[in-house]
Amino acid sequence: MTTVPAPRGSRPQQPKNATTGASRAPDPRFDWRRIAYHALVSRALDDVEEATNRNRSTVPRDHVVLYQFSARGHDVPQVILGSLLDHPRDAASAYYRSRPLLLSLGLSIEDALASPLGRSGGFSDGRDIGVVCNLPNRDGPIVLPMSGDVGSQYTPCAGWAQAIGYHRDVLRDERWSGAIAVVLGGEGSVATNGFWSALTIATTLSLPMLFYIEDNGLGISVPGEMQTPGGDIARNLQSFGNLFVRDGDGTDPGQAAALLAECVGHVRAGNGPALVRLTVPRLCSHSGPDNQRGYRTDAEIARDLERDPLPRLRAHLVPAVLSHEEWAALEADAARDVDIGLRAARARPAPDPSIVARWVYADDSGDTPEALGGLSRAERAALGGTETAAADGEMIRFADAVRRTLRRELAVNPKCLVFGEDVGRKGGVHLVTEGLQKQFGAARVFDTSLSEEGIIGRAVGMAISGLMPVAEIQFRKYADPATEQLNNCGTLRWRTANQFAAPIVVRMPGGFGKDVGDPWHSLSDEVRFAHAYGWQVAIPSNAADAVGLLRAAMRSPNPTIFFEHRSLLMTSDGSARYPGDDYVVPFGKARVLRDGSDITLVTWSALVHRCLEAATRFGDRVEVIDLRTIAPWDRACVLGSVEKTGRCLIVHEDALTAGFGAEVAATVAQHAFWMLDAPVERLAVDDIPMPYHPILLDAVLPTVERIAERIETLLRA
Ligand SMILES: Cc1ncc(C[n+]2csc(CCOP(=O)(O)OP(=O)(O)O)c2C)c(N)n1
Repeated sequence: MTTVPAPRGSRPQQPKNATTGASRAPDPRFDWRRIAYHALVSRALDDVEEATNRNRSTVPRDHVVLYQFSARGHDVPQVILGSLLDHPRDAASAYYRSRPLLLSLGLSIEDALASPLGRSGGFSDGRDIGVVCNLPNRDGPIVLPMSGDVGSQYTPCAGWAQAIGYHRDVLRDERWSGAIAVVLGGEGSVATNGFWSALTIATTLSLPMLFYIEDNGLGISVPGEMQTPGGDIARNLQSFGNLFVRDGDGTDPGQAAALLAECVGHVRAGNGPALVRLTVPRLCSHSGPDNQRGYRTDAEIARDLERDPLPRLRAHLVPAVLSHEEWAALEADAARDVDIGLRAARARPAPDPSIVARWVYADDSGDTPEALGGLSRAERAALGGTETAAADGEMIRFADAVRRTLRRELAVNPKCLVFGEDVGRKGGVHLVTEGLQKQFGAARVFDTSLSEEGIIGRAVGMAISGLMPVAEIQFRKYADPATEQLNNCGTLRWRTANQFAAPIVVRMPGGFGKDVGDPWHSLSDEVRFAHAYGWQVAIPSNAADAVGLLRAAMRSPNPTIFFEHRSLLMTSDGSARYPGDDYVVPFGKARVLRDGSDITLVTWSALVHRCLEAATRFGDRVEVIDLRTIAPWDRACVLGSVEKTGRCLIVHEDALTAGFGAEVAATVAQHAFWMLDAPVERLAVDDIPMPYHPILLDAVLPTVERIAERIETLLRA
């Protein structure tokens, strides 16, 4: 093994367990010609982009990559890794310097350039920056849709890794045997929650997952010592349970190939997860706009240039595998192909602005190809469903309704999984999933580690693999750590221009308890999910709607937040007649619970029952509408009612300021202005967190008394 100078911010390049050296002959199991070609193509792509960017003033603006990241220096070991991903069900979860890997998995040069140039097609049809990549290879290894947040790539990859076992062992699909999931990340990314969450999932469940850490010693400018003590994550993880760890020099092709083959072999053989850290130089600035000046000296930059892995690859292969002429011919091929690809990419049209709003939600009309992820249209159609509630169903409680629906869907849909903290053995802290693990087994109904990011990220990876995950977040407030994964899940279809989708269902109890509240277990804040792109939000007020909406969610091509109000779970308020095993309630259809002539009350969830009680004091003057879903929401129903009554009061539990009531009020004010006899009003919690003591709780919540008072005032207006 050669000794190479260490860049600032990284440890010496003599890893303890690097077992091979540059002097070893090229391993004949590798297709070195292909590896060299992809490395050369990658380098030529970086050359083109960087040169164009340097000459911004002289090249046409639409030839410039507006946000450029280079893989220069990371390229050689990445294409070696890519050459080991040869199973049709392998998946890679990529990073913004992962283009070399994508090339080795089949990304065309034209797409590789069209995406950063913002042209139509490619990763996102011009919607996302060109390094935020994906590859929906239907017959080969796929690249999971990347997100821009560092660390967010890890837990969806763990989801894919867990799904491999599910497809193989539960669904008995042998095509998944021997598949693995590989995640790529820099040494900066090992400090993120996502890294640790995925590491916990992969090691506790012994998943077929490889963590590939490309350590270039720098985040943007922050040295690796700030990300993990001593700057070497592999050394620090040596004693981590159930993790095979390797550490080496990524600029040495012989060593990189040996270590990567060893790790991939370990994971593919079913021996559990592995982590390999390879040191690489960053032969470029962090990104186009970064000039490195504040944090890197010329000497350091020059030292890194000496560690360029491309000349080392050449030295490794010529003359052992390729003659000088053959290497030169490969260089010429790469240059020619990149030139052809560049012309083709530049000739592509700009993205079409008339369709920029498409695919925030699924276009289920059948006109568009199906995205990769979730149940197919045919599978969803086969599950069927009816909007007619069964007559004479017995009274059931809200919690029983959810359990019964999950049970039924688990029975009829083998791709359905239910999981979350304490969901398996205990049956959930609210006992909503009680008995399901016993009935369906721990592969389908299971406990997770205590990481909400892990729960949602894993669900996303599973959904992309074609499963129907139903994840539970123990309480609404504890969705906070999963915010990044939730937001990225919601935008996934749009930002991949309908190439990928992750229709998951996220159940979360929240809101005030029967006689008790607090800032942690009683948050509702449902408006956040209405504001998040791409999500459907169901917030039912009773057991029958819970059955219908949960089933609709589990057969939907879009992700859904399913809100279970704590005060409804076990009470008579939340109880209703069981509407049947196939009952579905379509999203965006409100229910008029009570007709009235002089005022419309718009409400949802637990406050529906308080509104109904208050309404009875005014004879037949108050119309009560239960929205049932707030994304989408039934504008037509509300506007039609207000046109009739001339007054509107919106009542909700979430904070007043920018609560969902503000959206309803603005819509009514705009579209029913000329019909109004009084100002549109809202009654909600006055921007105060939920308090604990019942007296305080009563002081903040809209009570029946307060609702009635407000109705009274409005009726007098
Ligand atoms: C959650 C999040 N925080 C911050 C950033 C901004 N950011 C982008 S890349 C980066 C450094 C990542 O370093 P590393 O993982 O070592 O990768 P490298 O760029 O060195 O390849 C930062 C801070 C981000 N994209 N996402």
